[in-house]
Amino acid sequence: MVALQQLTRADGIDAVLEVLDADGGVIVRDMVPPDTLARFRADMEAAAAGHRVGSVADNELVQRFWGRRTTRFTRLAHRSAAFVDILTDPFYTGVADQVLLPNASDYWMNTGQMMIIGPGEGAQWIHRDAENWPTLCRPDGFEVTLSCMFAISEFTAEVGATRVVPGSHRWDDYGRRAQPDEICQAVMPAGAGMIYTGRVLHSGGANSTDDQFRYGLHLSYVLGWLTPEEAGPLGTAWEEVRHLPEHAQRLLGWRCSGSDDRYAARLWTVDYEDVPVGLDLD
Ligand SMILES: O=C(O)CCC(=O)C(=O)O
Ligand SMILES: [Fe+2]
Repeated sequence: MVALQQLTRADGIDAVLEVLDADGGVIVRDMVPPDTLARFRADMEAAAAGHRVGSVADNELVQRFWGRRTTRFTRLAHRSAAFVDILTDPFYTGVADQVLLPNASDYWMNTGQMMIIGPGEGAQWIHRDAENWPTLCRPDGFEVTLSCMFAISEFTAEVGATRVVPGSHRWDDYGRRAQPDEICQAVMPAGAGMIYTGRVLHSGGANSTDDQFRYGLHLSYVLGWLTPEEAGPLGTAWEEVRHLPEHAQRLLGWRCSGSDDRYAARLWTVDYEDVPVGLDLD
């Protein structure tokens, strides 16, 4: 039986990187402190109440990928102050620094997305998140995105814990389909997170319960020179981020990308200045 390894924060960032390199995904059992988890969960339950289930996109594939009994929404910095603590967690960004900074002078948020799988939902199709940037998603490619699926409620097999194919980031044929005995599930307690590379095969699990909702938070980062899934600054106003550290503002797309010692190039500017400067907001 394949399974994901489980660590705690006390094991350290290097231990996470080692398992990530070998398996493509790793569970960290204490990713979110209990008080942050409680605040974030309350905010998400409030946001989910009244939010539509499934997608209104005029595209059958989008509707299937989304899940017809799954509620998804983003704009999480707008919806929850606790989200910003998760977004800037030095443990998670410490892992992201090691995985992504070899390939860019910085990275930003790809998306912070609630994925609430409702009763009766089927399993999502197995995919790699790096398929968002298809020409870069290949066996001889490099890391473009790093994700974590946080269990905001307990992830059991029945409620739809994320399915993962450990080691599939290292396959030399990305066209190969996973066999049933190569797939495991990220069963984990609330507050845990499954950190995974954009190159590992995974999907949402089926929710076979009658009445339980799986509250998952997907938070991912992407290289600063790639278009993120979520249009961050369009979903969270300057008034909501102006008091945050610059790092958080950049992750949310409210700052231009940093130049580094090698280049003067900056991306995502206004009047070729940093975003708040160009907009006279600073
Ligand atoms: O819901 C999950 O567990 C994973 C969903 C997912 O992988 C995705 O939508 O990209
Ligand atoms: Fe995914």
